[in-house]
Amino acid sequence: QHDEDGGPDPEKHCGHGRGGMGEGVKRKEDKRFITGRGNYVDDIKKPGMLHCEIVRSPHAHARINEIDTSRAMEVDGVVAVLTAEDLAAHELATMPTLMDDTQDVLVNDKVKFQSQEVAAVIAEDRYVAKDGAEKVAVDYEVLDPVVTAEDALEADAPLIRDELDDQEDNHIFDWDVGDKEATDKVFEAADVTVSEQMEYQRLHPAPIETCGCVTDWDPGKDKITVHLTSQAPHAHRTLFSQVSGIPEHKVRIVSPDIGGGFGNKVPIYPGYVVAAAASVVLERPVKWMEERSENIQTTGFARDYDMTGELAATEDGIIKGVRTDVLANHGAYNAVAQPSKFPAGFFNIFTGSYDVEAAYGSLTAAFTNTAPGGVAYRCSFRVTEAVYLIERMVKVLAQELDMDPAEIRRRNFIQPEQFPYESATGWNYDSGDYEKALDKALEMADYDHYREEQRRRIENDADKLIGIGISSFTEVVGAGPGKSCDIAGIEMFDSADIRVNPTGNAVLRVGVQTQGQGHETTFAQIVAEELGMDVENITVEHGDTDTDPYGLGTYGSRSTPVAGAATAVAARKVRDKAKSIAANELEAAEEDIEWDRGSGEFHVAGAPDRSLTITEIAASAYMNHPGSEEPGLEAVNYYDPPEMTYPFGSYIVVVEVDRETGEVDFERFVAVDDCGNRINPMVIEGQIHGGLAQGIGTAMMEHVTYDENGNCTGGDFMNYLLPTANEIPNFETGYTVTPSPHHPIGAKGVGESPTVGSPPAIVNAVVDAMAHAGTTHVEMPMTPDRVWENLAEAGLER
Ligand code: MCN
Ligand code: CUN
Repeated sequence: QHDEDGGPDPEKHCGHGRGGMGEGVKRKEDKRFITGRGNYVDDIKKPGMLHCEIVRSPHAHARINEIDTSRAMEVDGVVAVLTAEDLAAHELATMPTLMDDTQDVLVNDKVKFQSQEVAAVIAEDRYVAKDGAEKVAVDYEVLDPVVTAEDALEADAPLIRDELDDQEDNHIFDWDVGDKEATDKVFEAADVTVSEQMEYQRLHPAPIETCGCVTDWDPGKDKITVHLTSQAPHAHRTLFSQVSGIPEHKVRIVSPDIGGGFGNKVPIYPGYVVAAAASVVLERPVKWMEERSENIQTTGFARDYDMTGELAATEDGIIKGVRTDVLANHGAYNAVAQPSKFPAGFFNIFTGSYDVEAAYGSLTAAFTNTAPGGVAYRCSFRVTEAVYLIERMVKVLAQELDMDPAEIRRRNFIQPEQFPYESATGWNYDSGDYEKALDKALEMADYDHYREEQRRRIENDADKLIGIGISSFTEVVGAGPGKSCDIAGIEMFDSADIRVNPTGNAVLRVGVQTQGQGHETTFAQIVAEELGMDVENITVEHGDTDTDPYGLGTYGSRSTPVAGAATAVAARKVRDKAKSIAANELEAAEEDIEWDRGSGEFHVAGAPDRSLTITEIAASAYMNHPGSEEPGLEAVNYYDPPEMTYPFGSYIVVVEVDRETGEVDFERFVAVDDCGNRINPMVIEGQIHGGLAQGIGTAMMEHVTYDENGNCTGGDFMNYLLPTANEIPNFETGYTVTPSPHHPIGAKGVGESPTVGSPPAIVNAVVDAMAHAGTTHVEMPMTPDRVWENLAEAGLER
């Protein structure tokens, strides 16, 4: 799949001034965003459009005896009130989750988490719908809830899923990976073993734009158009069709501008199904748009893993084995959004960047009376949890052995010549140079200086302690291959369709969908690079299933690894056709036509003055096409990647911990990333900044909390704290380039790396500040009171 000239090399070619690979082209989409011309789902208004408001349960676990909708129907402007019974008449009372569980669209019998959907009011405007919703009377019989996975697995725990015949308790599944026996042996024989328990708390992606849709059934065409906050429009079309029974060619999903997804917009939610059903029944467009608290309390959460980590090592810090055991809270339904064949996502990449002999992991998942979800939030399918586990454990081991955490990493890294590398849990890493990235980060951070300063502060019994944290993470992104990765049975390939117009500009359509990542710019850059066109002359379209080629969508940082590859391959097909047209025009044999990446021109070998530009060739393709060719200049590619890509990086965080208040200040925040060949350094920088901010949110403040009654006490922005510009330090970014050997342009994904890589670096830094007093772990989120408690436990408080 490699190009004859080895593909683009941003270091060498640097975009050729046409906006190709490696140029920091300004984002084309920003013109409309910064001038208020974006078009989000909630901006869509259709004639005769109705509004949907959902009635939600105040209880976490309750049987519904009766729903009285009569008073709601009396409200002026209320058009319909829907309950499970009404949906059942259309066989829409339940819907499948992405993990093959069955979720109530509206509660049929028993509420299983607080704020679950109980009824829907459809009205002429949103305020009337809200008034109507307040008048729906529901008679609940409150039941005992279970909130934590640990409690849910107790023998006497109330049974949550009593509607399922084969479900006798709250246990969902057990899963394990690796060689248990070999790992146990390594542990028995080891000089040193360490273990630590750590929680990756429940988080929410909390995109600025909440989830919603505008559904529009056209009885004249028997066709439904759904404007949807969707990260995966085609997959959603297939699922919509399967759930509703409307044939797929009569379903059009349009994902317009999306105000952030971060994984939250991968699943299908009951509100979508209700709005679609209402539109079909009432034959009018229906809008449903969540409020903030509905979004946080009911849509796909992330993490909620209780993990035990263990390492076995030699006295000089060579890691021999990794062991982990996890208790996973999946909420009331198994609605995890990840490839079907991976019950714990890609958590089993928990050996990280290290060459270890043996590894074993086990996991138990449980139902609880909390919102369903799992995986969403900039995580590459639970690599966040895996990276947190291994990077925290390496720090624990370094402390045990009194070794420098940079040195211990260096001793264990998979070496550049070991790639492609097969890990103890079966992953096939494509390429990496971990030490190079770490060295660069250490140098940028002035590591030795801060170690010295740390010592000095301890000696002087200073009020503020210094802590230095490192994380040398490996990510895995770019699912497929289709044979091992699918979403609800659909293989995870992706696609690109390039059409060059007679006047030499082009439209690229892709199967992935931007939510802010800048695809309208970066995907045009790939075409610019591969066809010698100017980036300004390429329009990128996506998000409309009626016109775009089928794709699996944007999540798991897969757009560049998969659709980016499809784009490059499609562009090269166009180039091949362009060559044959050029041969005809220039009256030369096709083998004698060369394409020059630098000038972007096609010329006869040995005669550079006999050349044509892509614009000239496009004109020929339509106006003067050779008899031997089909007219036109276009190509399609459906790309099934041979492997995933493995971006990596080293982050170094220096913190100052206030012994009096427990407050943590970031002194330095250095992030060195390697995502292979870089398409747009400015976009990458933006991705890194945003993801590091979310990593800080994770480590310092974000947490979806519940009380013992299952009340969500972290379900709004007063209680679910997001970092703002005030909490974000100055990030210092750097990079190395280790191309992916199997990707057509050598690129790896990058969108999730900073959120995956940074939380352990931050926690390691805070722990490091107290390590001299024996602290080995501080739980996230590291709020000042929690840090102060840890200081007090270590006798360091002031
Ligand atoms: N890029 C590049 N060179 C590379 C790799 C990537 O220039 N070698 C560019 C890409 O062209 C793209 C951007 O960086 O414009 C991110 O690319 P990629 O890593 O392929 O990730 P995706 O486009 O598939 O985005 C998904 C990823 C995920 S899974 C989450 S979650 C997340 C993230 O992106 N959600 C985001 N970043 C986000 N950024 C914004 N603004 N909004 C979200 O919802
Ligand atoms: Cu895991 S969140 Mo992103 O894959 O959409």
